[in-house]
Amino acid sequence: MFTLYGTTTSPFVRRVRIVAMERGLPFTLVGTATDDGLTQLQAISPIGKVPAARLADGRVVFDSRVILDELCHPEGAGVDGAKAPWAPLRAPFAEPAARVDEENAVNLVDEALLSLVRLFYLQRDGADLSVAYLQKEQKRAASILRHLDDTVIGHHLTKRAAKEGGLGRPELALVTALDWMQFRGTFDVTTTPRLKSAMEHWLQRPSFASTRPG
Ligand SMILES: N[C@@H](CCC(=O)N[C@@H](CS)C(=O)NCC(=O)O)C(=O)O
Repeated sequence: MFTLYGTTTSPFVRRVRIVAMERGLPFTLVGTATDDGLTQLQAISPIGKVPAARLADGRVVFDSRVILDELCHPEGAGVDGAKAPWAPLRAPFAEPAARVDEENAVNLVDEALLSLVRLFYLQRDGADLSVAYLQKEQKRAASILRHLDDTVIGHHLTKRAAKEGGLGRPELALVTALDWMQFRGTFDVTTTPRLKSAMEHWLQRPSFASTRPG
C-alpha cells in the first residue's frame, strides 16, 4: 500500500492512478484540494506540486515520472504486488532510437501540458495573459499539439509503439493531458482530430474510463 497526494482532476496524478489500477497496486489518496491535504503535501514535498507519493517502504517521491518508474520497477521495491516490469503496460523501449523517440514524445506532451496548466492557474487568478512570454507559452502548446497531430500513427506517438502496440508512457501522457485540456477548456481538441481520436480509443480502457476528471 502506498500513499498518493493529489487531486482527481490533475492529469499527472491520473497517470499514477491509472498505472496503480493497471498493476493492481492499492493506495490511499490524500486529497490536496482541502487545506488539511495541502498541509500534508507541503509537509512531505518542498515542491508542493502533485502528485507526490510515500511508498510502502517510506521513500517519498515528488514527481509523476519517478513515481511511475518506482511502481513499475522490476523488483517492485517499495510497493505491494511486485510483478513483471511495467506489465500489463508496454515497457519502455531499450533500443536507442526507439528509446529517444519515446522520451521525446513524453516530453512533447508534458511541455504542452505544463504550459497550459500554468496559463490555467494564471487566468484563474485574473492575470493578464497578453504579456509576451505568456503568449509564447500559448503558442508553444499549440505548436507541440499540432506537431503531435501531424505525426501520431493511429493510437500511438512513435513508430515503434505503432508497430508493437500496447499502452506505454507516451499514450498515457497524451490521453491524460488531452482529456484535462478538454475538461478545463484550455485547448480546443477538435483542432487536433487525430489526437482526439487516439484519446477516444484509449478512453475505452477501464482504467482511463474510471479516472476521468470532473
Ligand atoms: N513534473 C511534475 C508536474 C506536476 C504538476 O505540474 N502538477 C500540477 C497539477 S496538474 C501542480 O501541482 N500544480 C500546482 C502548482 O503549480 O503549484 C510531475 O510530473 O509530477
